Amino acid sequence: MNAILASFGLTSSNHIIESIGTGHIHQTFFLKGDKNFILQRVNKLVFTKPEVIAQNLRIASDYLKLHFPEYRFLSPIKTTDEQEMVYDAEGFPWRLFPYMDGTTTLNEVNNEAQAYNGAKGFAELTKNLRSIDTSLFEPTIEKFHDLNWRYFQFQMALKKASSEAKKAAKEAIESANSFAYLVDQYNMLINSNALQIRITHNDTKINNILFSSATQESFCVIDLDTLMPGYFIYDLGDLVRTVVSPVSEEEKDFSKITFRRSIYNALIEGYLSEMDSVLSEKEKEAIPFAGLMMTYIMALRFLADYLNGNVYYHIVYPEQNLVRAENQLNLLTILSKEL
Ligand code: GN1
Ligand code: MG
Repeated sequence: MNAILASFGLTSSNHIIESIGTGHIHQTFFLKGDKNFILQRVNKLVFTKPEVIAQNLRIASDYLKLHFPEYRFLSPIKTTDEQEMVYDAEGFPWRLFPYMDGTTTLNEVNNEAQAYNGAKGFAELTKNLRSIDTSLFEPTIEKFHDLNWRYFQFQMALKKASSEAKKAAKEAIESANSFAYLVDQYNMLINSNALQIRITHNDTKINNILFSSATQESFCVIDLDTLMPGYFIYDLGDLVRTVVSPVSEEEKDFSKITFRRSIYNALIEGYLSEMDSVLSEKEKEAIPFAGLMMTYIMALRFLADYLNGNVYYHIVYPEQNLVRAENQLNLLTILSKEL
């Protein structure tokens, strides 16, 4: 840690280092001192090409600085030798971010204003990047939100899973299979060319945006590792998945999962407050599908990881990925009736 901090011109004696446990992929630390920072060890097993993250961010940042100089875009702080990341002895890249004082994050949404402001914040990013050449960006993870691919991976996980894991996940597997029609709907939608390729955030869960403590409005989006070409339904859908229910994907008491219509409406309104003039009529027709598709993809990914022996997402108890999958399947069942 000392060597990593030194690369950024910092010393550990000047900071209290606290681990932040909410992310499922990287290791994240809060550095508390005269000036606060966020330090992160990038998961190189998930992001096998970390330099692509840095490259995408540089392209976006340069474009935004030129065309939207007022827009707040969180770029990493460079090392003392002008590098975006520094590699540790095991080959893991580390990067440093400024800590934004006067901001807060939410794990669960409590009111319409939060839903509206959160969706508006993510929409603003895609809106500002609407005219950028998307071919300049490379995927940081291939086929990340390709529902076909994720369904295929789930099938593969099922084939290889232990009979014990399959038994524990029996109901979840049945439920996941019952929603396979969404894969066909996804294929039809993509093949119809109704959706334009845009630069999307691809991890728009509600705790990936900072809200201003003073105004409650969105301050800036964070966790930009998956900023890459995608469809707007990926971002809108991940918002629906994490905003409409009063409880998060970690909730074990599934009776607490509900669909809050007024929150959903506020979310769509907030998203369209930026994206209304950007989206085509055909794209707007796909709005209800967004929440279904993204909730399903998360259920499949969590379930596949459980069946694979929990090799991808960070867990703190053995059944956690199964709980997450069941949670998302419960939400999906509700969404499929409401949307
Ligand atoms: C992961 O690392 P984190 O928590 O921001 C995952 C997202 C999932 C999310 C589910 C690279 O995001 O795709 O939506 O967990 N990121 C990656 O909570 O797989
Ligand atoms: Mg992330």
